[in-house]
Formats: sequence, C-alpha cells, structure tokens
Amino acid sequence: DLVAMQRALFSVFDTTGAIDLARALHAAGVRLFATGSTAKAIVSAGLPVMNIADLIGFPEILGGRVKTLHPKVHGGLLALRNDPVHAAELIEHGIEPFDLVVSNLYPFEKTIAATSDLPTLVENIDIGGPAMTRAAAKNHGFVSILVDPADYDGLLAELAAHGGATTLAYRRRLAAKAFARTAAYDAAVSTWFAAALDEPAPAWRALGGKLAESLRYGENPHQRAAFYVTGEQRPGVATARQLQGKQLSYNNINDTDAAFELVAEFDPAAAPAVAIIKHANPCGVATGASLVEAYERALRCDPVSAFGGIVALNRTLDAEAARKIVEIFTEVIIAPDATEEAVAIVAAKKNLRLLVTGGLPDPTAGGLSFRSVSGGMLVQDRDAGHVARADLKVVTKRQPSAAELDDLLFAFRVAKHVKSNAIVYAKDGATVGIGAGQMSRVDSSTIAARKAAEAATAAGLHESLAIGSVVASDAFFPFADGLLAAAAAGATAVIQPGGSMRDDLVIAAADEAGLAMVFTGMRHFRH
Ligand code: 93A
Repeated sequence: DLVAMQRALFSVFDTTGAIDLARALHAAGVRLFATGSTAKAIVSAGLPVMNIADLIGFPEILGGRVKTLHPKVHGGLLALRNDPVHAAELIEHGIEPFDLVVSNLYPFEKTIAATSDLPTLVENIDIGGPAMTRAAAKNHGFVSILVDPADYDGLLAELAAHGGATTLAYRRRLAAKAFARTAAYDAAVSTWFAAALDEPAPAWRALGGKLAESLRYGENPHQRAAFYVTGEQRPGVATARQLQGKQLSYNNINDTDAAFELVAEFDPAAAPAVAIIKHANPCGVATGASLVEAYERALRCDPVSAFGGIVALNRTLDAEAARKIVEIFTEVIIAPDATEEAVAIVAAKKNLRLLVTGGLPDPTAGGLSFRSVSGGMLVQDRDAGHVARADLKVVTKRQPSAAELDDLLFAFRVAKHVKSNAIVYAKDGATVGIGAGQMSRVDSSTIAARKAAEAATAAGLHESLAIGSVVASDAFFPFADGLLAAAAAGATAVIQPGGSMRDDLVIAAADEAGLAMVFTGMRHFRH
C-alpha cells in the first residue's frame, strides 16, 4: 500500500508553509503543478512548476470560477491505479495521475466576518477546491490530501520514513481530515444562507466544528471526549486564553461555560458580580461593592458546595479577589481579564486554571444550542431571553418595594441558569438559597429554603438567610403549595412567569400571605 510521491498539485489560497513544502518536495524529485497565483508564488521562489492551465490546455475562465474543474485534473485524482480499465483510459486521454493535493479554500468563513456584501460572499464560495479535496480524499487508496499547513511537516516525515512514499494508513488519516474540512466549509456556507433567510441552521452545523483538543476523558473516565469549537468569536470558554493551570477537563469546560454565561447576565458597569458553579448549577451568585465582596457573598450562599467549584467574574480579576478565591480549593477562574498582581497570586496554586476572555458575551445575542438524543439532535435558539423591569407585571395587592424589585430581577436572571425545576432565594443582590434539578417544584423550594437555613448556620447566624428574601421560580407555580413553602421560609416577594391555569388561586394565596408577586411572561426552563 505504499505510493511513491511523484506528482503534486498545489492550489492554495493561504500560502503559509506552501513554498517550503514545494521546495522540499522538489528537492525530493517530485514534479510540481499549481493553479494560477499559487504557481506564481512557487515560481517566485525559483522552483519549477507547471501551471494547471498549461497542463489541461484550457485557460482559467469566468474570472477564475472554472480553473481546475477538468477531466485532466479530476481523472488524475480519481483513477484507480490497480484497475486496468482506468489505466487504459488515462493513457487514451493523456491524463497523468497525481499523488498529492495541497489545498486550502477561498476564505468563506473569514469573509462572513468581514463583510455582508452578497456578491463578495458568493465569489468566496470555493467550488473547485472542495471538488479536488474530496476527489483526492475519496481516492486515498492512492492520493494524499493536505488541507492544513500544520500537516505539511508530517508529510515530509512520512516520506522520509518510507523512502519517498506514503502509507495507506497515513493517507486515510489525511482523507478523514479532508472530509471534515469540506463538511465544515459547506456547513458554514449553509448556515450563512439559513441566517440570511432567518431560518434555523441545519442541525449538522454542530458537526462542522474544528477539533480544539482531545480531552483526557468525558464526563466519566471510561468515556472518550474531545472539545470542538465552532469559530464563533463570542467571549467564553472556547475562545479564552488559559494563563495557567493544568488542562481543562470535559466537566470543567461545561461548568466554566455555565459560570461565565451566568455572570455575563450582570452588567459590569452596574456592579461587580461573581458566580460559583458546581455540576453546571450555581451554588452562589452575588453582586457587591467590590469583586472580593461579591465573591464572599456568593460563597456565603453555600460554602460547602463551593469547594472545588468554578468561579466566574464579570470584571477584571484583581489582587484582592484573587487572594480570597485561592483560600479554598477552586478548579477554574474565568474573567474578562486579570491584573498582573492577580495573575501572580493565582500562580501560587499551580493546578488552578485561570482563563481570560477579553470581554463578556452578550446574553441577549442569538445563536444555537444543541443536544444529542439517540438517533438525532435537537437544535434550538440559545435562551437569549432577558427579562427587564418594564416586562414585569405586578399581580398582587401589594406592590414590591424598590429593593424587592432589584432582587426579584436578580433572582430571576440567576434562575435562568439553574437546572429545572429552579427555585432561587435572593437578598440584597446575592443568592441565599438555590434549589436545582428537582422533579417537583415543591422539592426545589424546600431544598432552597434548607440551603438558606444551613448557610445561616455556617455563617454563625441564628436566622435563616431566606428571611426577608425574594424568591424566583423558572416556571409558573402550578399550585399554591410551592409558593406557600417559600413564604413559610421567609420570602416576602415572588417572581415567576405566570400562565398557569390556576394563576388566580396562586395570586389569592400570595395576597393572603401578604406577598408581593410579579409575572415575567417568560419561562426559563433549563435541562
Ligand atoms: O472558483 S473556484 O471554485 N473554481 C475552481 O475551479 C477552482 N480550483 C481551485 N476555485 C478554485 N480553486 C481554488 O482557488 C482553490 O481552492 C484555492 O483556494 C484557490 C487557488 O487559486 P490560485 O492558485 O489561483 O490562487
């Protein structure tokens, strides 16, 4: 299964590394062929190369739209060398086989980021490049296909190891990568079309991601895992710079994402905010006069669960906050930035990962979320819902006070990021009890109230932190019981979507208990 390297076809938009590769191949006696500009670049490096237009005896036409779409190119790529009929046809038509294609495509993905000019975008949809890439990959039994400059040195190593030839195993690996590249390319094109038509993107956009890194394992050690990135430039765990610490695990990435998306709900210009996450749920979220105060208040909500947690901040990590955070075992810190002093403080904990993102994601921005189910994939818009003060409808006799209103909005924004059923108690811009992921809303209420009582005990206080708090529910209370449990725990005001068949009964119960209650008209299930 060794194929000697004799004829190589170069057609690259990005010439990074291509000339060095051409030089090395030429030195090894390989004949070079190339499309127009690529050929020019190779010639300027003083290397002999045949222009494809000369090889096929046909000029580039239609402004370059047709340059390699010709049987002398595709016959040379697709011929089975061990098939006598193919061999005879090659001779009959004067076609010679290629052993290698070096290709990268018109930069469609970069062009979308740079312009929305339709003709420019359309011209940047490469047709001939993917055709050659796929032809070479299909015929990997004989042809090598390089789509990434990072693999150029690997080819030279392969040739050196096998006397100027490639092995089938090597060519198969290249083919897999090549098909992944053309799939991602077409996914970017179709996603752009779908967005322009305001239609949901095709589900397989998710598969168009680029492998960022192989992970040691998945959610559990017996599961294999990898991290793929979509190229979206949203600040977050996928685009962050890791300043220190060991490699992130699958669960770290998932939790760090949850933490940062949550803290981004809180405008850094209004107040510093901190979220602490465990198992994708917050165990404490708070604002404060300073970052360190916000962290201490977040920690107070559930100091036991915060151990080994992920900490996300909505402002530049400063020395004071860093000093406090490193006091307990923390897995990851993520922030828009970090001061030099803070970086030095975190450096003392060498396993602790510190990620900086350069900014916060816009929680109201569009985008998609994906989830696999057996045999398929669910695609939906990201939950970009952001309930504002003006959206709230007071449904009880008692109006919430200004302070209650602030806390109600705060609690509801946190509840959006808590697994359903979600119940969140908050007071003075800090969560004081969180109930997550229960099958019954009453159970979530009970757990959140218990957490508030435990947090008080841990802080040496005699009165539950829920006393005088407000409570948020991610979905409506179907009956009065969950609401009454919250009132019994000490909440004075409630925020919930409303919309239950029994809203009247729930409102009457709230009035009876002296609660103020607002409806948001928006639900935030999260599973
Ligand atoms: O316009 S195309 O879709 N038509 C083609 O026949 C074709 N063949 C190669 N684009 C085509 N290419 C692309 O041109 C390659 O994928 C590569 O990105 C670029 C290289 O052309 P040049 O060497 O002239 O810069």
